[in-house]
Amino acid sequence: MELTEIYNAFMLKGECTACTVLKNGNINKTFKVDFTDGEKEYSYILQKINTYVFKKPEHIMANIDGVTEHIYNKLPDDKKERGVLHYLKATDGRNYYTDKEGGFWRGYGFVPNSVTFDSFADPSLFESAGAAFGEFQLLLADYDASTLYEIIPGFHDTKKRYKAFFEKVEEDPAGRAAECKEEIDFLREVRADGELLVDLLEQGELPVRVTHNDTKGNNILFDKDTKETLAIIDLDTVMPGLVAYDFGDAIRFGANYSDEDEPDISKTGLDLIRFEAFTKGFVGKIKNTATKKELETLSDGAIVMTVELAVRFLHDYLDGDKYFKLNYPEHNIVRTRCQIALAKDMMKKKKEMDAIIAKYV
Ligand code: GN1
Ligand code: MG
Repeated sequence: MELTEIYNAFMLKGECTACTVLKNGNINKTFKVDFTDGEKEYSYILQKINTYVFKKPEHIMANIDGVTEHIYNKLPDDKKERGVLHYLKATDGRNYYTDKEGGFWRGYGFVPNSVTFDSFADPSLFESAGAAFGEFQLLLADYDASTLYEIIPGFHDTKKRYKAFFEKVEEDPAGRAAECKEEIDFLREVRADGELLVDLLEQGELPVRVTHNDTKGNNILFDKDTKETLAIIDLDTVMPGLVAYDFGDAIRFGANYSDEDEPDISKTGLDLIRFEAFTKGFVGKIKNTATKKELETLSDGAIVMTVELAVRFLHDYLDGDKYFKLNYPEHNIVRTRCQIALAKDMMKKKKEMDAIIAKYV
């Protein structure tokens, strides 16, 4: 792909001095490009949206426009530049560009001196992450959810996901179901746990809020030097959802001893020290606005999100790997096994999780 067309479309100034592929997303293709006009340096992030996953990318960009403006308006003046992403406008004034081959592109200014983390060995860093995601919910608490497109319908609807999963098991298009019997059996056994939050939602026990829905720790920008949190990124899935989804997914990703795709599952498990750190930050922000039931179901969120990801990774494996980017052929089954190992450990530690949450409520 020739990026010059994209540079021109977004009117990037000067001359490109470097282009790096960023590898920490499983869906879109992301590039960091550095430019200079001889005196000043500028860096931008350019992303090619995966339109197999995002069928209507212009809807994402409409959501992002609304959400980033809402946040921008609330930030104090000294935080406006680095506290939210500033999307680039293309020559036609839109915040995206469709290339000659039909590829869908967007870009934003790289936030100066910012960094993301893929793991959180330092609990105080993870506590800040919790506060940042909690704060994000508060910033969007008064956002009119009816104006948001539901980008991926039923994104965390685990009942729908389970149903589609078992249909895929029956269909078995890649002929892989037999080799995954153990994993399929486990996911069948814990189905009620995986569907718990959707049940409560249907029973009217939990309120719908505007949530991020993809709260991996690497979706937070930190200042490279001070390590203070700057902005929440990857707003593709900002949609109506449950508080427990955001809490749970962040725990799933950041409080695991291992990476989410660790092949050696003896390394995988829930680190209660990191769990506590995140809980302190997150609950500290939301405890006055959250309902009792929301707070009581945060730990369920961790289990639900982990089971959901196991279901999604295995679904994709059975489907012949169409959805998630792979680094090697067995990647999706390795991810599945790791999420199952984590879910099992979380189930064992459920009481401890609840006791920790109770401390900060
Ligand atoms: C995908 O691309 P990334 O890393 O932001 C996925 C999330 C999963 C995650 C698992 C739109 O997110 O739902 O939790 O991979 N995003 C989408 O790593 O499906
Ligand atoms: Mg994402």
